[in-house]
Amino acid sequence: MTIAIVIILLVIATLLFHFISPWWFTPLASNWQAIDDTINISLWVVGTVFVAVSLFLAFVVFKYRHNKDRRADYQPENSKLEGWLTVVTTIGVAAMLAPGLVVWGEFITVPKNSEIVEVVGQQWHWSYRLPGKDGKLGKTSIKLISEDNPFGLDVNDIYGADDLLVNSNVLHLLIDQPVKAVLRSKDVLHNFAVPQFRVKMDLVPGAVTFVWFTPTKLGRYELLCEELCGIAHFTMRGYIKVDSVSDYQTWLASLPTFTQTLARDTANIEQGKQHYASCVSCHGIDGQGNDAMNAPKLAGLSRWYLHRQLSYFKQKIRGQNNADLYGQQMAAMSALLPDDKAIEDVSAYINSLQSIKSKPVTTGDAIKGKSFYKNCAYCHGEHAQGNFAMNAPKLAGQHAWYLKRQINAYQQGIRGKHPADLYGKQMILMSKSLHDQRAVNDVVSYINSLPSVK
Ligand code: HEC
Ligand code: HEC
Ligand SMILES: [Cu+2]
Repeated sequence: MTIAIVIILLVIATLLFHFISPWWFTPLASNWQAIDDTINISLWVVGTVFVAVSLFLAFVVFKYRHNKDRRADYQPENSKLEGWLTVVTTIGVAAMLAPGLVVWGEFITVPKNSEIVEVVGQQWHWSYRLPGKDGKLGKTSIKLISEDNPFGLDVNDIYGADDLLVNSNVLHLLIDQPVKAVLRSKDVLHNFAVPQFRVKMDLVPGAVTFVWFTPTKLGRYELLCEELCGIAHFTMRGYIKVDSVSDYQTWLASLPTFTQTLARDTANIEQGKQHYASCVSCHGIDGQGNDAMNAPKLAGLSRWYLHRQLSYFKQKIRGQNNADLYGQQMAAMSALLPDDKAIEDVSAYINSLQSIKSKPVTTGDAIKGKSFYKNCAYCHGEHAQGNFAMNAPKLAGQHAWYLKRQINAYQQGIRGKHPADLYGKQMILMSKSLHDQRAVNDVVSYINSLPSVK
């Protein structure tokens, strides 16, 4: 009796939860009403069956409850019952699957008048590319990715020259214009999903996948990476702004072509040198670093890495932890660089300095360190030369005491914890593969023994 009542209450609670709860789809902002319809049909089919079966169960539990004077009867076959159960189940399953097939047919049929936009995923951000005037995207290869060519475009492919590059996580789309988003990953699996557009698709390294939709409402929508495999995909956010014609044209006009990005180096090394004057007291005239001032070597570091660290210091992303004494010092110094242009200039100047090899240390076992370093080489490169595509800086040539301090800072979460620190979290995880201080010393000795090639 009690169980029958519990089952009935469960059915009532489930229905109430479904109809009263505020959690439902975000308002639709694309042409994909069909996806909502399919989900609704599935819910109705499954919901009806759930209610019917549960109530039947409650009825049976009640009707055939224990009674001293009754005995259970065993009936192995009932072809009549099985017959109509099969028919009803078949209709139910078909009702759930058939609409899905129809929608899938639409899903893979891209309208002829679609515009193409490429969406590039990478741990952990998005960038985009439009085909330019010729309407064709140029060829790309992961192997061609470099600091100057982050999309890995083939310079010999004529279709690539006028491609428009969006080096930001915000993509603009024109309202009521169907788009075919071709999806490419630079590293691991990712997933392109805008809840308001309903459609989503995986990005698979080595393949180009696609998804199409027509945005139907002006606004700014969050682009999520809904990939589960791997780490921290939830931090990978972008935005899609659906524009009116004039806003969209303004945005298009602001985009550089691939050729322009290759030619464009606006850094002013002379200005950078002047900015660097205030850094000399700690980092040294040649950017060689100074252990008495706890200041690392800067010469030899790439521009993109210098740029990112200086921006992090300035935006209070690095050097804010109370235990980060040295980072705090540097964060204060970053105020000497008034704006992004100054950061760009000083980074270019520092990068032009000749890297002088720092003193080797012998505190650890470089041979053991070499085996620890295997994990690190995946990102930092076999010769610790750094790798732009992995966002990993050069380590070779850096002072051992500084490397140790950074590894420890990551291990203790003093560096890399800030939510806006895109790459610090990886290093926190990686630094924990070194289980004790001995291992840290060993790997640093190994890095320290490597020649510092520029
Ligand atoms: C008061 C001394 C001092 C001055 C002046 C100073 N720095 Fe620093 N800088 C440091 C210290 C200390 C660190 C190490 C922070 C840490 O351990 O996290 C550092 C770190 C850095 C880093 C990070 C390097 C890496 O490998 O991650 C960069 C880049 C940098 N400084 C650039 C500059 C520039 C450019 C200037 C001049 C505008 C400057 N610093 C002025 C003390 C200073
Ligand atoms: C998954 C890629 C990855 C792996 C593997 C990795 N790192 Fe890193 N490492 C990074 C990135 C990215 C940064 C830069 C973080 C930033 O920009 O703030 C970094 C930064 C560092 C720094 C700070 C350098 C500086 O100039 O401040 C050190 C030291 C370091 N890594 C050492 C190691 C060691 C040792 C290992 C192996 C145990 C390792 N890393 C493995 C990606 C990686
Ligand atoms: Cu992702």
